[in-house]
Amino acid sequence: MMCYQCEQTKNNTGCTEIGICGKSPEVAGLQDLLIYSVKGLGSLAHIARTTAGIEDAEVNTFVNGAIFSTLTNVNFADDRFVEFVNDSRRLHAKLAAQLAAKGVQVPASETVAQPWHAPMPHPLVWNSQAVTLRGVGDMIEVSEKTGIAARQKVLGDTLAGLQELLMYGLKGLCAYAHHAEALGHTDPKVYASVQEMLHFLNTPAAGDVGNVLETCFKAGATNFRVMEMLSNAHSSTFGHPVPTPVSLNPKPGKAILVTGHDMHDIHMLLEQTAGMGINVYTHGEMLPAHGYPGLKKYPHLAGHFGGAWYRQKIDFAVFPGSIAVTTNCVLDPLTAYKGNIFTINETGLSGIPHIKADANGHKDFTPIIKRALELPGFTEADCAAMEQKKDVTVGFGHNAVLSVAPQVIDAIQTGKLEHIFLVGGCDGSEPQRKYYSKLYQFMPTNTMVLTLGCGKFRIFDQDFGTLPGTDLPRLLDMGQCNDAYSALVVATELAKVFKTDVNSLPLSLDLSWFEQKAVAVLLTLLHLGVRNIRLGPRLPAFLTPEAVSVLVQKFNLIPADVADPEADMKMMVN
Ligand code: FSO
Ligand code: SF4
Repeated sequence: MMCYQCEQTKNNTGCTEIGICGKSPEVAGLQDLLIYSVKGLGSLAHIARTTAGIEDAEVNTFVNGAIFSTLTNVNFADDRFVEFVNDSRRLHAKLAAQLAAKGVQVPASETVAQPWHAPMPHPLVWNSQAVTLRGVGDMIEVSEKTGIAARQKVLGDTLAGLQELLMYGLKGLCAYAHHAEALGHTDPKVYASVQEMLHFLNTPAAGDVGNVLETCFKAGATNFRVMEMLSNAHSSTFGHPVPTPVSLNPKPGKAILVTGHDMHDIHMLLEQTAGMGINVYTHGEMLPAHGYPGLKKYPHLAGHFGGAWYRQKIDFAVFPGSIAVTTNCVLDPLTAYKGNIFTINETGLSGIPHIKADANGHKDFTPIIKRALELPGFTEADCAAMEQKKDVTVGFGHNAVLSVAPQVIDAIQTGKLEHIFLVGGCDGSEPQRKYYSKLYQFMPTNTMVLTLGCGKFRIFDQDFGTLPGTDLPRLLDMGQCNDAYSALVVATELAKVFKTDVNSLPLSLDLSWFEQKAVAVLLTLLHLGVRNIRLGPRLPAFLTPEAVSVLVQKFNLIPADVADPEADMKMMVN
C-alpha cells in the first residue's frame, strides 16, 4: 500500500505497510480501486450529461458517497468497499445502457488510457469489462495497479501529488455535498462540476501542472458553493445557530453518544429517543449541534462528552451508553466498547453493526437505542465523581456574528480590537499540535479568536473573557470545519464595511489540517485569493517543495512555525 492523503502519514512521506490510522493494506487497495472506478463512472456521467443530456440521480449520489467513503477515518470495512466497487461497475453499465438507448457512443478518443493509467486500461474501459470480481481477493489483485505509487513512477512526484491535491479536494467537497444532500439540498451544477473534474483526471490535460493547479482552484470554487449549500441546509432545517451554553457534565440516566458531523442523523436520533428517558450527548465535531434551535429544543440533548476525534478510544471506553458514528473521524474500536458502537452512512468498521437508510432516507436507530437501554448509563455516583466542568458556548455562526457586527466594527475603529484570528481546522494527536494550544497564550487581550472544526478542542473550555471595554466575547466558535463558510461570510462583510479586501483586514488565518475536507477548504480559500494563510502542523506530504513554492509565490502560504508559536503570533499581529 501507499497512502499519503492525510497529515499524520508515516514520516510525512506515506503509509506503506499499514496506515497510522489503522487502515489495512487490503482496505487501502480497495479504496484505490474504488477511486479508479469512480473516475471512470464520473467520466461517463460527464460524457452522458454533455453529449446526451442524461442526468442520473442514483449515479450523482453514488459518486459523492463513494468518494466520501475513502476519506481518512471514515471506513475500514473491506466488505463495504467490495460493495462500493461492484455498485460503481453496476451503475456504469446502467448509464452506458442509457447512452446506448439514445444512440450515443462514447468517442473512442475518450477511452484511450493515459500514461498514468498504466498498466490498467482507461477506467471507462475497465468499468465495462466483463471481469469477474468475486470479492476482496480478486479486487486487491487489480488494485495494486491503481495506487499512487504507480502514478508517481509515470508522472513524477510533483505532478502526481498535484493530481492527488485535486482528488483530495474532491473528496472533501463530496463529503460536504453528501451532508447537504441528506438534508435535501442539492445543486445540479455541483454534481456536474465533480464529474467534470473526475473526467479531467482521465484526459491528457491532466498531464500538465498548470492545468491541474487551475482545476484545483475550480474545485475550491465548487467547494465554496457546496459549503454555502450545506450552511443553508443546516440553517433552513434547524434555524441559524444561536450562542448557546453547553454542559460538559453528564447527567444521571441512560445515554447515547453521537460523533461525526451529520446533523440530520442526530435530529433523527433525537426524534426517535424523545420521551424515552435517554440522554443524547455530542462528541467531537457534533458539538455545534447544540447551537441550532431545531436541535437544542430537544430537552434530552443533554450536553457534550469528550474531546476531539483522536481521544475517542479514551472517551468511548468510559462512556456508559451506546455510540453512534455518523461520519469521520472513527478509529478501530477497543474491546471495551466494541459492543456499544454502531456505524451509519459512509462510515464502516469491520465486524461492527451498520445502520442503513431505507429507500426514503429514514434510518431506524432501534439497535442503538436498545443497546443504550441495556447499558447502565450514568449513575448519580458517576456524575458526582466526575470533575465538574464549566459550560462552553457554541453557536457563533455568521448570522450570530453579523448581528454584533456594529460593535465589532466600532471596536476595530476605536482601537479596542486590534486583531482577529481564525484558528480553524482539525485536531490530531501529534505532539507538534501543541503549537495550537500554546498560540493562544501569546494572544494580546485586545484580540478576538474565531474557531471552527475539531481544532477548537485545544481551547474550547478555556475562559477568554470579553474584549476589554466591550461586552463582546473574545472566543467565538463558528461551528464545524464546513462552517469555514461562515468565517468567509463574516470576513467578506467586514471587508465591505472597511472598503477593502479580506487580505487587508486585521485578520490572520492559522489553519491546522488533518484530512481531505481541510484540503477542500484550503482550495476554497486559495480560489478566493486569500493570502498569508499559515498552514500546519506540517505541510502535506503529497506536495513536493516544487509544488509548495508555487503556492508560496502565488499566495504567500506560510508553514506554521510549530516550534515557536510566540514568534508566529508576533508576526501575525504586526
Ligand atoms: Fe475533524 Fe475528523 Fe471536521 Fe475532519 S473530526 S478531522 S477536517 O474529519 O472534519 O474537523
Ligand atoms: Fe496513512 Fe492517513 Fe492514509 Fe491512513 S489516511 S493510511 S494515516 S496517510
